[in-house]
Amino acid sequence: MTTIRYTMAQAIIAFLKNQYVARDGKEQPFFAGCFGIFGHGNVAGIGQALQQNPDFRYYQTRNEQAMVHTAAAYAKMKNRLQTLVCTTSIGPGASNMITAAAGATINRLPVLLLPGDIFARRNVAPVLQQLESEHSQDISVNDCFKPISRYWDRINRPDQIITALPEAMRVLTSPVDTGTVTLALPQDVQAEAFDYPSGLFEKRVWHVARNRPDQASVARAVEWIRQSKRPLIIAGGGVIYSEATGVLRQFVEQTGIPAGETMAGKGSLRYDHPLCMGAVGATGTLAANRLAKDADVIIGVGTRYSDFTTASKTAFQNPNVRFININVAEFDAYKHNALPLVGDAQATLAELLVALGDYRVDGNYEADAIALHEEWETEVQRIYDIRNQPLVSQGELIGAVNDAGDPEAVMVCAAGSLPGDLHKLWRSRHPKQYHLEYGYSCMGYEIAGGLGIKMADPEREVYVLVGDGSYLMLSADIVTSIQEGYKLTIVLMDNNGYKSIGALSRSLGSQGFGTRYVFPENNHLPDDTAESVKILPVDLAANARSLGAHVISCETYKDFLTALETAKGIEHTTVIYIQNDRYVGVPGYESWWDVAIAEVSEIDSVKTARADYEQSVQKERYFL
Ligand SMILES: Cc1ncc(C[n+]2csc(CCOP(=O)(O)OP(=O)(O)O)c2C)c(N)n1
Ligand SMILES: [Mg+2]
Repeated sequence: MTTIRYTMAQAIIAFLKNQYVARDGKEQPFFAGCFGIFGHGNVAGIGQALQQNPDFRYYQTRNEQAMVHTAAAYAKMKNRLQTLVCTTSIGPGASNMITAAAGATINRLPVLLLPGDIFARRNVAPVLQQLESEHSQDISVNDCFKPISRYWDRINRPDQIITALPEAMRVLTSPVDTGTVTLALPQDVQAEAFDYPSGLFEKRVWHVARNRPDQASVARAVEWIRQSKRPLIIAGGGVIYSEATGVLRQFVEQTGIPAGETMAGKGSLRYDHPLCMGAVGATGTLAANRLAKDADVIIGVGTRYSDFTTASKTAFQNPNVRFININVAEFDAYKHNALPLVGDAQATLAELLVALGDYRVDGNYEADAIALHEEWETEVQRIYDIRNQPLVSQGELIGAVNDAGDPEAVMVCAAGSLPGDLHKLWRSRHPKQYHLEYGYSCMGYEIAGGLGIKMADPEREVYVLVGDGSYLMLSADIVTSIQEGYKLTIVLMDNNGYKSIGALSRSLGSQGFGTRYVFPENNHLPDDTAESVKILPVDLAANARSLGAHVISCETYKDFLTALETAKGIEHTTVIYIQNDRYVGVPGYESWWDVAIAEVSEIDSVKTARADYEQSVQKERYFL
């Protein structure tokens, strides 16, 4: 056996460089490089290995959480066929990744984390930043990654990577198991040399399969669909990851079955397709929610049925509703007591379509769906056309970005009041245009994620839609976008705090308490009942400028349109800053979201809200 003598860290980089994925005959390297921040836990190990491998590009980030968002967004944009590696020091550098690592797993997106770890040798413990434990010397902060990783390992001997790395790759490239993979790397072991078998560094291609469903189950699904009067498709993220949007359109057109879309699935059909009902669920359109209410068969494709999709299990009120779930993951396919079609979305839709033969829904049902689609388009236009004074409304700003922005662009968002509005209002013109991180809805994903999208597809304009709250939480990677020449157009919507949670709080009887960025009065933070408030002297436009962005401050809708045009001609990251109205919202459309309200309270408005809540909860269903 020929061997190569490498440090453990050098061996990891040499291995990662040679990992490829292939799907449908298209092969590509799986890793596009490594993000990181160096500290004593990785500088001389992985850091040194990266230094001697300039063909495996190293990128700096400003914050470890941000780089994991960037890697996840990159992977999402690449339909999970490529990602980035993230390296950190031990201690806070490592644990800073936890939030975004959980987000990647929840969103089923592959990211490979290489946190440094405490000395395996132990004689020098406790090292700087080490969490000590009285009951075990085999504990570090990296154990916190265990519940949020789909694969977790600590490499205490250099030869352990020979079996750990292939496992890491199997999980990362599996559409079923993918998510965060964490390999915790003790700093002494990173630098330790070993004679590795050279086979470990040969090119390996991981074939991403298109698994097919059980034939008997397909036959039963055909029976169920043929018997149904009001079937509805719910298109989830799996449709897009599987590149099944073409066959979905064929399916819809051949059968006449309308489709609603989840947050991750929006864009599965073009917004103007007559059978596209748009967003479904808590943030859904009237069209999709009306159809969901009475549907007798739901065909869920690549969805994990979050509470936003199911409107907290109130969306489907037909007493006889049944579910057929097409999903690559058995776990999701069985949800809601469904008939599971466990398989790849593209392959399964194609097979089901053939098996359905000449089936087509009743003409009246289809006509109703088309009419609902048209009514919905009118409603979107109504909201786009609002010209609120003196501050603009968020809905009209979304309309402006949608209309004046580049139609080939990608729009990214994650938290706040924007996601709900975008889910309803955004007009998706291609399957990758609507990029919402709404599995974890993590404030701070927006700019970091935008960077990952731009890196994944530099030819497209990237519009980052971000609220002032998210911006304040994590915007430092504007610097990285400028350093690396990846232009983002960031639309910063300032409404002095949390419009989303403020509105939620008011709807729950709590008057927006704690959701405004204002000075305290009489040692108390004013809520939305306060007659006058003192706004904080924060200048977010100046902040963005200080990070190197080109900044365009707007006051009016007209300014905003001009800014969008100007931004197109600017080469580097541009921030369009505008204040908008905290109180003008987009309504809900016959839907609900379960947020539990205090059962006992000293506040009358909470008592009233609780009474309504108890009524609404009655609509929640089990599907047995
Ligand atoms: C990391 C994180 N912390 C807290 C929350 C809960 N949360 C959801 S939206 C929101 C406010 C977001 O404020 P902003 O970005 O200004 O958007 P707006 O609500 O004003 O539209 C908060 C605190 C979250 N989603 N993520
Ligand atoms: Mg805000």
